[in-house]
Amino acid sequence: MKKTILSVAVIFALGFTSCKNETKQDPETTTTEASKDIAMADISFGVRGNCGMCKSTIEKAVNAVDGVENATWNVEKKKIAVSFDDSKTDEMAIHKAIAASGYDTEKVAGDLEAYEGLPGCCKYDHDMAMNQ
Ligand SMILES: [Cu+2]
Repeated sequence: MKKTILSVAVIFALGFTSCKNETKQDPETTTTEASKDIAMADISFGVRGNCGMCKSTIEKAVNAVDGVENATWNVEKKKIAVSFDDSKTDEMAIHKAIAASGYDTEKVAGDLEAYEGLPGCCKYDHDMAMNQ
């Protein structure tokens, strides 16, 4: 009985000291950083497409996602660079928005109906290498 009481006391003491250590770690710097620049994330990944019209369709789809600040698709590299506020959206939401507009990304295949509705010159090859 005495032993259990002792070990419980030890666990409490350990837990208490570790909590203390956590709160000690510069609470001011973390809070000010978080409120200053609103957690912007920069990502890039492959997206298939052919031409300037594809570029505007893809970029328009990405810019329509709430939280996206900037999107630039590179026609030669078949690659998009996106800056977004990651408290408002995430990478998968961006992949899905592009796929919904008919374009393949590295993670999500383009919606076939939307693909069929693309102008002839934009009907890209589904085997095209992306993120070159
Ligand atoms: Cu096109």
